[in-house]
Amino acid sequence: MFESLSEGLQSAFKSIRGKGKLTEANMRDGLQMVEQAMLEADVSYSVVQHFMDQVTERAVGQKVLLSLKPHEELVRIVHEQLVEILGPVDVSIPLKKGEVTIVMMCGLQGSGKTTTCGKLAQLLKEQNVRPFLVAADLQRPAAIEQLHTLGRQLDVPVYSELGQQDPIKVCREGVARAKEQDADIVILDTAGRLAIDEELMAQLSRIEKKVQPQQVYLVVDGMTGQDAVNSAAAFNEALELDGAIMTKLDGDARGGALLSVKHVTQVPIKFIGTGEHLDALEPFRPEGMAGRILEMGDIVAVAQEAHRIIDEKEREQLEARMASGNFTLEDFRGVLEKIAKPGLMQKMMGLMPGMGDMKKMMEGADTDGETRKMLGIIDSMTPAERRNPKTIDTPRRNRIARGSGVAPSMVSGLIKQFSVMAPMMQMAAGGGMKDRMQMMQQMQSSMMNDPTMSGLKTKKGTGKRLSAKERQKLQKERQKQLRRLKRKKQ
Ligand SMILES: Nc1nc2c(ncn2[C@@H]2O[C@H](COP(=O)(O)OP(=O)(O)O)[C@@H](O)[C@H]2O)c(=O)[nH]1
Ligand SMILES: [Mg+2]
Repeated sequence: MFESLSEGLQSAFKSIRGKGKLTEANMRDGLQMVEQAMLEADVSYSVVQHFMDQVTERAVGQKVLLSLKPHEELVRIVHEQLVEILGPVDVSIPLKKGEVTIVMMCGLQGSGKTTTCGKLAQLLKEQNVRPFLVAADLQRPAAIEQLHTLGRQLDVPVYSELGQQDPIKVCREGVARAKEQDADIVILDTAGRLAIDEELMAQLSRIEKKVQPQQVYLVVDGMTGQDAVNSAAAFNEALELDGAIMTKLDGDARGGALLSVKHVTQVPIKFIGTGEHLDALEPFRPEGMAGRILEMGDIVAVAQEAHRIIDEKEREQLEARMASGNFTLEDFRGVLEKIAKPGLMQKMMGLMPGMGDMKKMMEGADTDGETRKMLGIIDSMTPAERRNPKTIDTPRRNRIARGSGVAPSMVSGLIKQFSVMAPMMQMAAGGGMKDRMQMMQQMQSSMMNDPTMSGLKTKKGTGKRLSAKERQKLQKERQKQLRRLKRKKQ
């Protein structure tokens, strides 16, 4: 979701980061790139202008140019501004006590009205609110059947009149039936056309006048880009909108439409549709959305996070040790300790492109706990053992295992993992962006083979051992990295 917008913003921020301290001139550059990115993501021109004005005003007002970490400051401001534009949050559907509440859905054909009626009904049912659906889309006979199918699936009553030409009559009769059946909320599924036309607008406006819904929601297809702005404006003019629902944000939807619709209608975005299934409806959260826009797949942020957890001085020491081929378990422990911050591993996974699945897999896994266990094992070693793990024989291994309360096989697992991870950690600590990207790629591929880092856990019978060939390959890779690093130092 929102890939194009987030990628655009990322590249904008990347170039700002590279320049160190911001000057008034290069902030303008960065802002221009943000502007470009938003336009490319189909945010409408006027919305972008408005957004940029506000961001600039905010940035200058806060003396961003003098701040210590200018790029962070600017990211924060853009983030805040996004949240502000997308908010305020109101995801409630206000219900009239003791009376039936009428909700009218409107939007272009194919925007997802009927599907969303079903999703809303499901959501309401879960909250012990009794929904009732009315098939007021008389343009296509199939639309009525579609709603009936949903009703059967959800066990929610659906009212329709075959052969009826007047949607107002259907709506009125439907509301009457809903009252009879003690429903709490009636959802009117109205007709849409492929493009906005006066007749459709006039019809919807008549329904609104005669049936007097308490809530009118505009359903917008999140994939429609610039067009979404025009249709949202037209609906907003013809009807008194109370909220917007944006659908199809599960595909490669562009983020722009959401910003534009919000800007044009000024009504709260109530829900977002993230799939064809009936449970794919999420209450809208501007923070989450803005966060996604700015962070998604931000490998640079990941690399920087990795870079930041090791400070400058330690980095020099690490590099020196590494250059002499002397990265020990003691050093490893130091790096681990920093990574053991709760959730950091997951966060880093989540930020990497294409790692979404991995993140899901890891959610169940207690990576933080595993890391703490590893720290415990290293703590149970003597300084000499940490410097030279090769000296750890079976009696020593058993002693360490007892000391740290793990199985002896986990001690060997850690030592093996150390030999694999050490070069990666070294890359994280030193080198430029290219090295860090490589480190991430390596980490990624090593985790692909071992997603939960089970190599670190107690070996079960089937535990995967590196073949001689794999070991050789790793060793070669490690030597290559060391050579590269040494070369760079010269
Ligand atoms: N991927 C995805 N598809 C959706 C979503 N909402 C609706 N659709 C699909 O969009 C198409 C049109 O939906 P429909 O509810 O019939 O639109 P309507 O003409 O406005 O009533 C259908 O194929 C739906 O399955 C969504 O959030 N995600
Ligand atoms: Mg429909």
